[in-house]
Amino acid sequence: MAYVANPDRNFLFDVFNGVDRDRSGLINADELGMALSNGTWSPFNPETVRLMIGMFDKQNQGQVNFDDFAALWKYVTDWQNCFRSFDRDNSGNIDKNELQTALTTFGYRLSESLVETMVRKFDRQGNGTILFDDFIQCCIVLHTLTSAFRQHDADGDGVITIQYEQFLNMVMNMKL
Ligand SMILES: [Ca+2]
Ligand SMILES: [Ca+2]
Repeated sequence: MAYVANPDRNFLFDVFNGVDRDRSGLINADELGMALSNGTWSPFNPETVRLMIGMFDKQNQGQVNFDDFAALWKYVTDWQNCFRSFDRDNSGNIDKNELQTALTTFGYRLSESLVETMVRKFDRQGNGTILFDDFIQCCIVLHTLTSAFRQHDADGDGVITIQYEQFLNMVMNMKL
């Protein structure tokens, strides 16, 4: 059996231990939230933290172990690079034009007015722009809603017909 050494593992282990404030060997939402930065002094969006823990928490205990954390860390780093590349004016936030470009690049075809609605929904600062943590939340929510829609859109024409209870089932089963 080949052992593939990951040169970043020691570094990540140090990061993990720093984030794991109570030394429980697991990182909970509070610990993760304190460790992450959205580029301002305001606390990291707790909804984004909760969504990410939910995605990487393999044991379903509301916390992540070291291996989960390594995957989560890569996820956050990838989003950081993505955020920076779409923040064209280097303002540290994403405005509606930058969001439209980002979502188009991800393969979504959304009207300008819907993108404006999304900026209003995920703009926690109330200044018409989206910070890094809100950008992740926005993209996860859009992805989850789109996947749920597509499950019903068998012919892919962008139109679905669903019954009331099917709709409720769809919404209630969403991991949001
Ligand atoms: Ca802990
Ligand atoms: Ca910007």
